[in-house]
Amino acid sequence: MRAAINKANSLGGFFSLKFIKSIKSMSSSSQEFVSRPVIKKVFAKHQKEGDGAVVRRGISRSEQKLLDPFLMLDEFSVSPPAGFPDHPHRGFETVTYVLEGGITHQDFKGHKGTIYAGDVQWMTAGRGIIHSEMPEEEINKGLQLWINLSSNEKMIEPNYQELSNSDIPRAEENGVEVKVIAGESMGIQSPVYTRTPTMFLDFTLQPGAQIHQNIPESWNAFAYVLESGEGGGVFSSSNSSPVSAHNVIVFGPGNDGVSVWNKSSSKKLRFVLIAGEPIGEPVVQYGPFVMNTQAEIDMTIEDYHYGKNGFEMAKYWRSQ
Ligand code: FJE
Ligand code: FE
Repeated sequence: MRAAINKANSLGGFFSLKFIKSIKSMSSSSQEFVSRPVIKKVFAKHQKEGDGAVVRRGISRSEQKLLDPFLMLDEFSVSPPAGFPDHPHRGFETVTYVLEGGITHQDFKGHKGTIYAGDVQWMTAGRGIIHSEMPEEEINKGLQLWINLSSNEKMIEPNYQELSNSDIPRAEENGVEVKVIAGESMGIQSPVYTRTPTMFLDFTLQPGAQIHQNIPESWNAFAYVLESGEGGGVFSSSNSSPVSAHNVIVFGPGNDGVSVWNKSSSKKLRFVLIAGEPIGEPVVQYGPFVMNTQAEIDMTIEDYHYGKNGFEMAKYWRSQ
């Protein structure tokens, strides 16, 4: 694009001034990058979940086709005694990112731990996990993302990848800070292994800052706004309407990345940018079980009920 403008300028009077200006404004507004368009915006509404907990659900069934491999995104804010007591999962991964306070996790295999602000737990439920996720402090906030597994990985052994805040690589440049939870950005790479190829970036933009983030072609992508000042979060096109906190922005497909501007004059803009390679298989979900067919869901309910095929400990285990 730069080269094209220089060429146009050198042609002098051949182009009308107006035409050159229009090329220039196109290019300077997006800094020579083309962004994927915004195709949907979803305000994450409050919903009851677990035991007395309230979550804002940004991604649910209605977005699953557009956002394959992502199944759910909840922004949670829980205070004791509310929480997410003993419940099962099968067929996907859960990524819990704590923003404030702490969440204590206990599972039926003896895995136990607390993650605090800035920490991430990347849990592969695979063939089966039963666990509790309970708040540790007075105020406990964060995000939980559910990522589907392909049919040949749905029944793998459960696995955890836990990263403390200090293990998560970050970069800072020109008023932009990024924490790379999964994938790669600004030349740095996360140590997380993603079975379903996934990018999970936490961006903070100072007033006036902007970014362009590349996203692999064919991957689906969305952003979720955590914090924004008045008029702050502008996505895809520099003249589009600003998006406020608690909104999911779904980007269209293509081989372009996404451009974001913080147009607030005083407040920072914080959002997560999440993208993943679509799996392209049928999704049949029954609460916390996600399989490919109804027959597999029926089998899962039976396995859970009778304690089979990965749910052996279901009969004996209770969280403390
Ligand atoms: C769930 C029962 C549950 N959103 N966000 C049934 F308890 C849950 C569940 C959660 C959850 C947990 C955390 Cl820490 C954060 C959440 C739902 O654990 F998803 C279903 N279906
Ligand atoms: Fe859970």
